[in-house]
Amino acid sequence: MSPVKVFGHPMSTNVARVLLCLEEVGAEYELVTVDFLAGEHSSPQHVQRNPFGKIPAFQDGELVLFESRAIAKYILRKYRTADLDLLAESSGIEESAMVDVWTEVEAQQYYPAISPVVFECIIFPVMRGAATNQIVVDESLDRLRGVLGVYEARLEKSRYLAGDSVSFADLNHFPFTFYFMATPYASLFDEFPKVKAWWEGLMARPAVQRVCKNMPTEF
Ligand code: GSH
Repeated sequence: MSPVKVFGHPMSTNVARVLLCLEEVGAEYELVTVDFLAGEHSSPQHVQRNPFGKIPAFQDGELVLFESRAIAKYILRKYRTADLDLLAESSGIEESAMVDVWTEVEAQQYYPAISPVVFECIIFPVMRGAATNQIVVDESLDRLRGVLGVYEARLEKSRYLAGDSVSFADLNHFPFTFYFMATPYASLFDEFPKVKAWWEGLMARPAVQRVCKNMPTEF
């Protein structure tokens, strides 16, 4: 059977989310490079895979998916085993609901707070040669500090966000946190010792190490 395909670039945050899930479950996959720095994501060929002209896209036989969080869940369901169920769907509806809650928290609270800092400090300067908008950065850091306070309280009660086992809810935080740590504001995490330890634990995972070796840390 031919391996599943990821269309994208390993430097991309949203591609990295998908690659991390594939690495965590040990799936065989092919990364088909779509060089977004060269504009290949806007080609008619890629727009057939992702109608919004974004990376990643994903293919498993006849099935073509886009939206990294949805692709990630498909992967975790497809390769789920009794010992490896990162959506906690076989543990019961309460356990899987906690994964859902903290997965939504990433999308609705964490991402909107952290991503502007990554965009302003790294992505816009590198991709567009744009200057950093410090007002946006400062407002986002304030917002992120508030979000991290909630995470600190949560991680005082459980080892991981959704409970005592690692889940997709945790892994989902990897891409933007990874690049945030390359901005001048990484020390914000020092104010939140439980969050810092949680992040360091994620970074120590072999699958995370395999994905981030293709992601730059200096810009
Ligand atoms: N919500 C989408 C997902 O999670 O897959 C976002 C996809 C996205 O914005 N991808 C970026 C992209 O394609 C790369 S990380 N950027 C190129 C552009 O917007 O022109």
